[in-house]
Amino acid sequence: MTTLIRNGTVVTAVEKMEADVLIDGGQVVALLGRQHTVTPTEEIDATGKLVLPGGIDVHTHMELPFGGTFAADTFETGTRAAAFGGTTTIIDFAVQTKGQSAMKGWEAWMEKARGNCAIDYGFHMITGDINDQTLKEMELLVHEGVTSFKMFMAYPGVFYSDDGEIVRAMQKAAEDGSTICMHAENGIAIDVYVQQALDRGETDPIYHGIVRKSILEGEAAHRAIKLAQVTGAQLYIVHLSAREALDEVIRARDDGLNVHAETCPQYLFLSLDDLGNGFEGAKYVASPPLRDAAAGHQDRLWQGLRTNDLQVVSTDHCPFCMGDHPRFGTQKQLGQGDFSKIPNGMPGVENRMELIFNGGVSEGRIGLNRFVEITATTPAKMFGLYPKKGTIAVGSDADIIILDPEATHVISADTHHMDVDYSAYEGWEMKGRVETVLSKGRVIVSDNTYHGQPGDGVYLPRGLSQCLI
Ligand code: DUC
Ligand code: ZN
Ligand code: ZN
Repeated sequence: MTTLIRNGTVVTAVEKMEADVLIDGGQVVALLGRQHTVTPTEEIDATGKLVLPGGIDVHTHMELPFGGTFAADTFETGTRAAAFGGTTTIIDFAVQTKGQSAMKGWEAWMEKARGNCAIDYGFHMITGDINDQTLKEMELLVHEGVTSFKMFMAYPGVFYSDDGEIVRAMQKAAEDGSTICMHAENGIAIDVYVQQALDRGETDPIYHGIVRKSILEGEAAHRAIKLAQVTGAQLYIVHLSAREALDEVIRARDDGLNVHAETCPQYLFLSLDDLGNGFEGAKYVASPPLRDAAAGHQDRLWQGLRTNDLQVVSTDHCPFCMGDHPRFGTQKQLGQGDFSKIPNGMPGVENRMELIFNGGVSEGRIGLNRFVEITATTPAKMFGLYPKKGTIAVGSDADIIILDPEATHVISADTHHMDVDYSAYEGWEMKGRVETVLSKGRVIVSDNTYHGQPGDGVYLPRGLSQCLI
C-alpha cells in the first residue's frame, strides 16, 4: 500500500519545495515534482498546507512520581495528546532512585510504556544514585539505546547529585560518548531562600518564582559547563530559562565546547506574572520557574533560538491537576499554604508545535526552516535518531504532519487531550493548526479525530549524539 501526500509545500530544516511525498512501508520512498504519473493506493490532499516532519519532544515526564504524587498523563494519554499536537516522537525520562539499580529503573519505565504509546518513544535515564554499579550500568544502557543521562543540581534529597557525583558520571559519559543532560539550578542555595521565605510567611506560588533566582541557574550552568570541560563530557542543559544561563552556554560554545541547550514554550511565552493571582499561580509552578519578563529573559531566549545558541525547544511536560486527579488524588493543592510543596511541573506536550509555530513563524520571530530545525531535526540529531526521525527524506520514517498556516484555533482545557484539568495557555488563539498527523505512514490524527491505538508507538533505541561540535 502506497500513500501520496499531494500538492503540499514540503519544508525541512534546509529546504522548502513544492513536492508530493510518496510513502510505502511506513517510510518516505520519493519526493516527486508535480508532473509525476504515480498512482498511489491512497491520497491525501495538502493544497495550501505545509508538509513538515513530525515534532520530536525530547523532554517529557509521563507518570513521573514526583512531589508526593504522579504526573497525570500516562504513556497512553500523554502520547495521544502529543499526536494531536503534531508530535510524533517523545523521549521520556526513566528514573533511577537512591539505592536502586539504573537498569531496573529503565526496565520499569519500559514496562510502563510498552503497548501503551500512540507514537514512537525513547528514554533518557535520570541517574539519581551515582556509585560504581551505576557507572557500569550507564555503559550497559548505552547498548540498550539509552544514550543520555539526566542529572540534577537541584532538588537536594530527591534527585540531587553533588559535584563529585557529577564528575564521576561525566567521566563515564566522556568515555562512552553519551550525553549528560543537566538540570542546572543551585538547589542547595535555593533551599536556603525557600526556608527564609516560608519563615517570613511568604507561602503563595509567586514566591516559588522569587526564591529560585535566575542567577542561581546561571551559576549552576557555569559549574556544569566547567565540570563538562574538565571531564571532556558532552553537556546538554535542559529547560534553560534564564539569560544568565544562556550567557554561559554562549561563552562555552564560543570556546568550542560540546555544550548545547534547550528551552521550553513556557519560558518563551509565560512569565513571573503568571505565578501571581493567589493560588491560581500553582498552575505555573515548574522548575526552573517562569522568569521576570521585564528582565529580558524571553527576548534573550528567542534571540538564542535565532542564533543557534539554543538548539532545541522541548516541553518538560509534567502535568499535575489543580483539582483532584481521578487516580492520584490531590496534586497542585498539596502546596496550599506552602509553595515548596506544590508539585513542580506544567502540561504542554500537545501545545508545543502550535505555540512555536504561532509565536515563532506566524509572529515573525523565526523562519519556517528554523521552526522545523528546533522542533524536529536537531532534537533527532541531538539524541541519535536522525535521519530515521526529524526530516522528510527518502528512507526516513514517514512521521509527517500537515499544518494549515492560515487556520486558527483556541487552546482550551475543554478541548485538549492531555489528562489534566487546566491549560497554561487557556483562551490563547493560535494561527497555524496541525490538521493531519502520520506516524510511520499511517494517519493517526485527522479531522480532530484519533485513528490509532495504544501500542502503535514502539521503543526507539538511540545512537550517540550527532551534534558534536
Ligand atoms: N522540573 C519540573 O518542573 N518538573 C519535573 C522535573 C523538573 O525538573
Ligand atoms: Zn529538570
Ligand atoms: Zn524535566
